[in-house]
Amino acid sequence: MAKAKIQFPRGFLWGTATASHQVEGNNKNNNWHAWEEAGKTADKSGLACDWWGGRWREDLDRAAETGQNAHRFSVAWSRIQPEKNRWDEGALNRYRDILRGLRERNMTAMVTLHHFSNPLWLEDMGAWENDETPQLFADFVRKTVSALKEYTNLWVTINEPNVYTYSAYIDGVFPPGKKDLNIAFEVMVNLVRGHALAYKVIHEIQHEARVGIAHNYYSIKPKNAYSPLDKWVTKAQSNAYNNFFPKAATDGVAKFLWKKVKVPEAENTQDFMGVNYYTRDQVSFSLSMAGKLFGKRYFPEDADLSETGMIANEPEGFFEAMRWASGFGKDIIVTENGVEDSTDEMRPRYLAEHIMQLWRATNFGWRVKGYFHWSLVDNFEWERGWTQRFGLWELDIETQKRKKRKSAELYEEICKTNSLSSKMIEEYCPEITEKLFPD
Ligand code: IFM
Repeated sequence: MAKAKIQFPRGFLWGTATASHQVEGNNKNNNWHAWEEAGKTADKSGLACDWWGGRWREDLDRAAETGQNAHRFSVAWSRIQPEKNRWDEGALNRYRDILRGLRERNMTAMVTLHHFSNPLWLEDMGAWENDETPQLFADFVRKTVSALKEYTNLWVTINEPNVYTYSAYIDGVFPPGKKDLNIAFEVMVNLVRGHALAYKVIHEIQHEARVGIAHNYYSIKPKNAYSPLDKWVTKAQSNAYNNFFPKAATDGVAKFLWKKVKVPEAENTQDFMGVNYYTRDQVSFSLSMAGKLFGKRYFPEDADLSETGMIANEPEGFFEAMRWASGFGKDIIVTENGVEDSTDEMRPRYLAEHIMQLWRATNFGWRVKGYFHWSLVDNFEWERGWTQRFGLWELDIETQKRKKRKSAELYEEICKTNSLSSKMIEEYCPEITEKLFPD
């Protein structure tokens, strides 16, 4: 086998991503705690990774020692504003500590301001269904960014607004568990408004800020490439799912299926495109799937599927995601990518194959500036609880002990050398040597 090495541009950001409710633990003041208590999740978050108890220190040590130069985490609105008329300075101080901790470890911080969870008081007033919420979000952003601006200028306003809306208002698996396309549209428009207001507030406070949205990109292909209906439903679904938010934040028009609203304040409100990519699937037209926008989903035949069958290892879809993102003419940051795999049998090859596509993308001249792997340590996976393990480190939730997985070692080599080599592939995932570095 030929010895080879692919090299990334100097200054490339290598990190992992986490989110407050998934790692902090013990937050009883948000909608997810209530959802867990109502028995709507596979199990409960409990202490999670105990970051609120201080274990962020040891985890960030792990990240820094293994060559990561950046970390993306989120702040919990419910902790910073526990009641509509009360701010918690103590909570802001804790987030300042984390940011200081990142700086001490020479790591760039990216802060997400909304990652799926809402304060209970906000949920009680209808959360993003309520037209007051965009302004309330902007107030929260003003308070938070003013308090944290000394330590970062890289902000994600909202994580995966499409996943949030689909899961909470179409599939009904996130709180409040509704299944209503009209409400979903109202929520989507309010998320766009909230993002636009937040974008302006952040730039008012910090001129040098870089602000974006973490978009979940789902690669979708027609099941039957010759079927006009399959092709039509693929295009309609991809437009509704992938394009709604980035287009609204580009041209100020929120267009979802047959609905369209102008949100002029959202025009040109992204400094970079955040891309979260996990998988690709195929879709066929089905009248019986009206509630799912007439599409029936399949993974490609012979797909390399993850442990619980949620993710197919389809690295070409990642390349497609970056090509799509480059079409918006902004810098690109991969804000999430990863796979659930408690045995770590699949993750090394998933990681290596996706890193190869990342490198291809940089060589196409697309402005890809960094990559955040999801995730650092196993964490609470929303409605699926602890059944899905995304961590480079394994977590024992009873003892809080962490164990380094083989893929953490592979990622360490990638981060430390800013490259991927045939030697690494031979060591960590020899089964794809020929595929990645053919003779
Ligand atoms: O854990 C989630 C994260 O909160 C948002 N993006 C997808 C991840 C894996 O499902």
